[in-house]
Amino acid sequence: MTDASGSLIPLPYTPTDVYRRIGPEARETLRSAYGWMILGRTLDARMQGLQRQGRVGFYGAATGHEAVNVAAGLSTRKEDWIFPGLREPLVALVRGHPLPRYVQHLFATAQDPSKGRQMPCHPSASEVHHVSISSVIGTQITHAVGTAWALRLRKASGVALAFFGDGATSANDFHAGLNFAGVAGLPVVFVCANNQWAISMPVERQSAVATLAQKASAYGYSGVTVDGTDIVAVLEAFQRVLRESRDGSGPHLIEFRVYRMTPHSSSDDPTRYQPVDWNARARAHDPVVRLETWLSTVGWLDDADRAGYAQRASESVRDAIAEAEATPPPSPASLFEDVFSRPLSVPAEIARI
Ligand SMILES: Cc1ncc(C[n+]2csc(CCOP(=O)(O)OP(=O)(O)O)c2C)c(N)n1
Ligand SMILES: [Mg+2]
Repeated sequence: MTDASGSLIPLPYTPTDVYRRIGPEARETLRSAYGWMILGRTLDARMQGLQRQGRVGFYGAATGHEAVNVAAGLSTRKEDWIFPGLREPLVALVRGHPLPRYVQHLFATAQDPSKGRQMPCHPSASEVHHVSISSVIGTQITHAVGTAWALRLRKASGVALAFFGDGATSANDFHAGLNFAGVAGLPVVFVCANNQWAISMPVERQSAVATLAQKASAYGYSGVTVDGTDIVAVLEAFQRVLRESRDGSGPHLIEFRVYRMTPHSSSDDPTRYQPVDWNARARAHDPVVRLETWLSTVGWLDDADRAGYAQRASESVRDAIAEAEATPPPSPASLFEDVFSRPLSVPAEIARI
């Protein structure tokens, strides 16, 4: 994965391979995946611009991670649970959380499901089992394991998926979560999006292992490393581990190798630490361009389709932003909602604001 020429690495499949690997609906699945990936990319581009204009407070783009997020959204079922890190809001959208509602969250308005109490890019979407993230790296791993345990105790169906980055594999919760999941044989999938950086720390200084996936063997199960910029490989990996988890296989770890194609967040300047050829290497593995090129080559996407996807994404993002900017902030009195089991009366000086 270190091609420095910047020329695109094509997806190496025939349509027959793709039907065999991801099933008879492959054409519709990949076109739908493409549409969602374009939406994710459009949203990232627009929101990073708005952050620079001071219209949103913070943004953490997932550019380069789209294949992982979209495949997770398309492969999971309603009864599954998502414990995300910073870069997985697109999983919630693919699972049915409405884009306008997510954008209300980014602007911290009165319509934000978190009522303006969370950082932007930290969405909660309870209707699609998308649990709010903690900014504290790795804590979602043990939350996912606890939920998988609860599902087991209640004899409920569903798999818990914990998403985290390469940096999170050094956190205490990674060990505690992966260890307990193995001991109890829980229905949990650990999804490590290895984008090769933990802010400015390159993955080779994070850990001396050859692959992060091999860490699973210390906990008694297997891990796999998958090219996370190849949507076909990603869909195939999710389909397999979710099927096995539903059949009682116990936990899985998947390491998806991706490229972070933006700064860590709107508070970062990667020119201070990334090698000069990083962007060219990342572009060679751009998951959206790899899929778009493949779909066009095999005749599953034409120019009119492409323009249609781009236009729909741009209009839906534009409309959601306009709606959020026209929505007032949460009322100060809403601070007391969801905090106490018995509603408190709101102090008069706050009610007046
Ligand atoms: C416990 C903890 N330590 C440090 C930080 C500061 N921090 C925020 S993001 C980040 C890097 C995370 O890298 P990684 O897990 O690879 O995820 P990525 O952001 O690359 O997707 C760090 C160190 C934090 N939020 N929490
Ligand atoms: Mg990382």
